[in-house]
Amino acid sequence: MADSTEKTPLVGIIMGSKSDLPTMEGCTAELERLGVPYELVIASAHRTPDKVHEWAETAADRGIKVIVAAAGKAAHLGGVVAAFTPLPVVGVPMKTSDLGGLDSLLSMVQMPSGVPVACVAINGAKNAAIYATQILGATMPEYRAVVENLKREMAEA
Ligand code: RP5
Repeated sequence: MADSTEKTPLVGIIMGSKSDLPTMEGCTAELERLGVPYELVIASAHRTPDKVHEWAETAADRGIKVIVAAAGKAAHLGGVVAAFTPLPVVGVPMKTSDLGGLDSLLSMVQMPSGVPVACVAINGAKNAAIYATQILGATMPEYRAVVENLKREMAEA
């Protein structure tokens, strides 16, 4: 699979806190394994809203094709990012100490009509990476081949 570090990022990963990073390393590890170039930023919809705004609004012009947004609790980060970009946004609801991540899941998945955020399982960082690769594969044959290969690997295993 291709080297993911030397190319223009195609997947933009944003997370609300550095406390999300250990979980989201499941996403970066899978993207690296699949050879998908990515960029990563920590920015919060409520603590650093200007940073989120600037990052989301310029993502498409930087060459990003799909965004993965991870957040916990009142997890509005994916929705805020989706408000500022035409790119597809995949949300990863973080498991939380008080409500187990159901809070994050419902905050992400219940977007009002017109501003969708796709959503993987609670702490579904690896699946977010695969889903982002599948979105790339819809228009980029090299990434479709990566997903086809992944499915073959799983069937053989
Ligand atoms: C959210 O609040 C973050 O995405 C994180 O999941 C949660 C807790 O953040 P910290 O208080 O650990 O920074 O904004």
